[in-house]
Amino acid sequence: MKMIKKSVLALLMGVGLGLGAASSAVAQQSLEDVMKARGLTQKDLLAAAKTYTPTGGRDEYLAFSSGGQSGHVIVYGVPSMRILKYIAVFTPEPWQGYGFDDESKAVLAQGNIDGKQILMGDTHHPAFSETEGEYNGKYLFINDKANPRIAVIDLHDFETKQIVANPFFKSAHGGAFVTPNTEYIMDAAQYAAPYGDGFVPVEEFNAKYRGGLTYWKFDMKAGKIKPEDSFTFEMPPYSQDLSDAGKKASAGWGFTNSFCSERYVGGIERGRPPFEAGCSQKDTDFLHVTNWKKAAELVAAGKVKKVNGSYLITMDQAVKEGLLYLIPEPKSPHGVDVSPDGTHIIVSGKLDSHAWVYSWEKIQKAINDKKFEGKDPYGIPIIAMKDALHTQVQVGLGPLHTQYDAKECVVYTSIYVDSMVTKWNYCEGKVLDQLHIHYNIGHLVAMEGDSVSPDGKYLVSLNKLAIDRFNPVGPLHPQNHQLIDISGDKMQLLYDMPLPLGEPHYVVAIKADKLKPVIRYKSGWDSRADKRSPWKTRAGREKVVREGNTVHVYGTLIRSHITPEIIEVEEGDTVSIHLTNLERAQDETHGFAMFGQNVNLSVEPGKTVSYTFKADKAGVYPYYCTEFCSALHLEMQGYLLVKPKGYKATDVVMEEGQKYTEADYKKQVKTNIDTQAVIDSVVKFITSHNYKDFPTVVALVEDATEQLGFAEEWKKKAEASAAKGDFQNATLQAGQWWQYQVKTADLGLRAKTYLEENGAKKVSK
Ligand code: K7E
Ligand code: CUA
Repeated sequence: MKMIKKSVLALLMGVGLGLGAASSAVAQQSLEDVMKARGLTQKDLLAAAKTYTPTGGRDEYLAFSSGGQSGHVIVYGVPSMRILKYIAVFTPEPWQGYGFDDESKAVLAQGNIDGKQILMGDTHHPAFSETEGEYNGKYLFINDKANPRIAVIDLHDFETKQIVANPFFKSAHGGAFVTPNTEYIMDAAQYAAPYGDGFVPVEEFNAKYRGGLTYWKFDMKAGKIKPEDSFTFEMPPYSQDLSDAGKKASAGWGFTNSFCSERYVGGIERGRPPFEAGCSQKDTDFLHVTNWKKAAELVAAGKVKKVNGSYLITMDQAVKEGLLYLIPEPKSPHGVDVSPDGTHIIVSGKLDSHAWVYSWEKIQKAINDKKFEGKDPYGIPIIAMKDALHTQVQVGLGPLHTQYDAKECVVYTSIYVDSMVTKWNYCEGKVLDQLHIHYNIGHLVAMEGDSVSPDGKYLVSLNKLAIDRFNPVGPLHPQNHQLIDISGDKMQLLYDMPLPLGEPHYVVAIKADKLKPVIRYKSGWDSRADKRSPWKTRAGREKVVREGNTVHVYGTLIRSHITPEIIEVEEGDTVSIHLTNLERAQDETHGFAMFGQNVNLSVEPGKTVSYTFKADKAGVYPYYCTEFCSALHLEMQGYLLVKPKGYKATDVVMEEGQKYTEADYKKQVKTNIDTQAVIDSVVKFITSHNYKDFPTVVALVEDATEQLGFAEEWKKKAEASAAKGDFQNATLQAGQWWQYQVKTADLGLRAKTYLEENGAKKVSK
């Protein structure tokens, strides 16, 4: 304790020293010296200058990447490629307390499959909510391919709020893709399976296994998917793959491609050739075209039946009502992308070197004229390729996904086998540029690339392999996201970023200034349900309430203590700890971990979270704050005492570890007076500058003023104890008074430094 006091004071007094020496050593090096020492070319320097973001700098775009098998979403800045956050979605993540506190456990439980808890997710395609085809910065959706689910992430706090499980499918890859006003979120099945739980032999594949496409209804106001208003198209067992919603010219329609329209079922162990052989025999597969607008009208008119509580449009009904059409598309396609104006649709086949450009005008004409070349085995009309195609362009071996540029008709297609990006013009059907990148690109993303007005500027290629790119870290490699400058005629590779968390499939990038996340919650907020928590606790109202065998602890967190610091329960009790973070200050998150109870909570300013568990074994369980929140963070601790059944308290008196005298009290008071002098000098500096012009400083000053108020309260308590001659308590209370002074000084110094670094001006009083 003494040591800490001394060093903090030294820190308070000595600020501003010792920076000069380090910076002069760097200044002696010239740019040429560094280039030579590190073997950098002019081109490298140019690339560096385009991505380097000086300290305190911000990015123009934020990219939201799928986290693949981690079940998370990864957020990073473009062009700096600095990772800012992992958002826990389908998988527990202790830093965020996700899957540990009761509130987030309830969100995860929404994703249970047949009552079974699923603690993994294979996230593929994130999508932003849109208004008239523009990203509106409100919500992000992402699918889970392994267990067909969609999650809703609220971008006002970057937290997962809802998970819905598909009522029919047993996998889903073709989500999440939104309609232009986020009326619906598209989610297509991948591996055909019987609807429902029962066993169906694979011999009945054609008759009983089904693919499908769900249109999840989204309520933008409530920020929730409404499963009861959502509907699903029953589809043939064709392994539906990716989807994209029509926009502008094609608004009201959806496009979903497929592979394995051969309906081949493998079975190596039965002597059959594997899936990969039988699923790539035909020269073409099918693009599925769905009319969701008309389908929604039928649903609203009560003309669609519910199966297991969910609207299901059967293939018969879809054909009869003209809701579903097929168009041949290149072999084993992987990716369908609608142009910003909705007039063209680009599909690439992995086993074809061409990208196929369809014309919406032609498709529409064929549908209106009822001009079909035939029907598939399920009676779905097929539009002839020649009646739908605008052009085919040779783009390279293994084309996958396409992104649209801000420049008209210009697109970028990922070429898997050739490991390159092809820039081409889909209106004129000619290749413009090709850039070899690192191995095996999957998706690629341009800035605001899925909106009706893409920004272009940068492209990120999501590469599947990272061999020889980074320092080796064992057999499991990271993924490699490569940043490409697409502002000029020629693409320029700028940067490699390893991404070590699952295999990200797709990324969406939004202009950073469209996002306005909050910095604190309203006090006592249940962030997952987005309402005031019934367990909200105010300062001074902390309490422990027993209800039968359940003990509710209404606790609070503030720098640097957890209230209560001692919790006593009996063996066999159910303990429910509810913690409210009383802080209003930015970034003052407190954590909560406890020995042997499998818990970490993250309690951001204003938040209330709960943790319920059974105290099944008598013992002593220390708990503490897991965020280094202040100088006395290590002291932010407490004990859960689980007493054996029938334990009788004896008259043991608390034995003080240290006894204090009047001299100790006076010494502490002297320290406090010295500290106050430091605070006063900092206050003088701040108030003699135009600090009110700096919102960051204003917030720090508010926080500091509050801390100083607490110091005053403890000063009074200490003085009262001293007046009574109780120097034991007086010294301890004076110590607490000093703690609040240190917090005040810490904040004051941060404010002072900020003013110095940001050119604050002196004001005359
Ligand atoms: Cu190509 Cu799931 Cu969109 Cu992987 S997906 S790459
Ligand atoms: Cu709160 Cu550490």
